[in-house]
Amino acid sequence: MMKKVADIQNKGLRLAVLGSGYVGLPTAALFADAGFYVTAVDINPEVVKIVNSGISPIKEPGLNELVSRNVQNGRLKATSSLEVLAQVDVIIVSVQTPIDKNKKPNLSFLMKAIEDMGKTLKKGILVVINSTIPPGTMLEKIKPKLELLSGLRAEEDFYLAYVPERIAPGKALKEFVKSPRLVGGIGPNSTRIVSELFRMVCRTVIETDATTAEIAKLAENTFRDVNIAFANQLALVCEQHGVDVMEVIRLANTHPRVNIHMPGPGVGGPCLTKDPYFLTYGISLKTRDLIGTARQINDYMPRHIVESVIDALKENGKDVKSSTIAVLGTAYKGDIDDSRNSPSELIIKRLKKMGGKIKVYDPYCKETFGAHKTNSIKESVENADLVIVLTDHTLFKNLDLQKIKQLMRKKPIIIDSRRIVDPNEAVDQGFIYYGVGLGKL
Ligand code: SAJ
Repeated sequence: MMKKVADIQNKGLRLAVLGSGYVGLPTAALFADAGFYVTAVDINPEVVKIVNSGISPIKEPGLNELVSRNVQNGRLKATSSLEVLAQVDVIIVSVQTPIDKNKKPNLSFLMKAIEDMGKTLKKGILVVINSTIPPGTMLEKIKPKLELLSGLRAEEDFYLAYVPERIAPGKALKEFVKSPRLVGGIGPNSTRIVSELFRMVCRTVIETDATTAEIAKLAENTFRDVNIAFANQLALVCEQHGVDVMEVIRLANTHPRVNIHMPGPGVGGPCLTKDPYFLTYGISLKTRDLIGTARQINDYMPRHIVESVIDALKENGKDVKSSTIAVLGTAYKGDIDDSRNSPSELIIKRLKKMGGKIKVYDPYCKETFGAHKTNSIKESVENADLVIVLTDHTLFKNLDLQKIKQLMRKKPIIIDSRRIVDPNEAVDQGFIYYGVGLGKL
């Protein structure tokens, strides 16, 4: 064990990162940059080709430079071949763990990865799981499977730890280094050695056990989801009172122990829409389900936006079918190019189904969810009856309302689901304004 720690400190270990997506690739690049020899493994040959040419297939500030530098100096390479798994000293697993239609965790990619490495697992290897998993997965599924396949014993012959990721797209590299990193080994030896490894890249490492780390990871995102659901419900209350939720939240948050999040068109992305279900998976609750209710509230918000569109058009004597609607933003949150589970999807699809002509503009995201893609704000709002702001990209925070009004049809409507448009300015410019948590002005 002492030798292993020394090997880590001398950067004498070879690493493989299995899964080169939003989490895996930053992980591989940062360990390579810290001095380790790292192989990023991905089944997608396109990803492998791009990485090996020194380019990041993911838009993430700083990542391109990091990939380029480390591919050039030979410390980072990518492959689709699983042979490397039998050659390395550390395997970090960062494959996707999605949720199925019935909100059940789908661990097939993860368990396939465990099978792929299990048969060739060598003595002394460190196996690190990054993927988000339901509580109990490490001890009940991963440990026994690896032991069975390899004939080795965890903690004695090899080391196994859960190290959840906490990085947010757009800030991934900074957060990887700066956010305290939880390391939950399946026993004290695993915790100790894997902590040592992560200390080479992360400033702060907090040691715990595997199941506690699994639940802590899920608790973070679930807390955020519940908080946003609270903000969304508060927004709906404020709308009925004709009071501005933004002012209510601002005032309530002046209390030193209150921190209400922001309402919006719903919660998107790959994490908050899934982790709450993982947290309560297989649990028989003895009370009402706060977490499930929060999910329902957040899932309701896209419908609320669609209803606001219908109401606003109706007041103008129009309907969705006869209208052209400009949608600003398909990314699930501001300043990223990721549209996974974006609330925009439901909103665009519903409005399209109702016969509306939908024109989309997103400066970073290719996805249009079947709507017509435009290349500028100007092009999207031209001859539109209504514009909906769905993503809080910085670029949308200072819209030139005067110019937009000139390009739109008569009696223009603006629906601000992110509350980044000044309501008074919109009204002064002659818009019918509707804001989440404020209602119609
Ligand atoms: N949102 C709101 N109101 C808010 C904050 C967010 O409506 O006040 C919406 C966003 O627009 C977005 C969704 O919620 O649609 C999720 O946004 P997010 O900012 O929570 O970002 P994610 O999902 O990209 O990242 C989260 C982060 N978790 C926490 O902040 C607790 C990140 O640190 C995790 O690493 C990531 O999940 C993950 O991979 O688990």
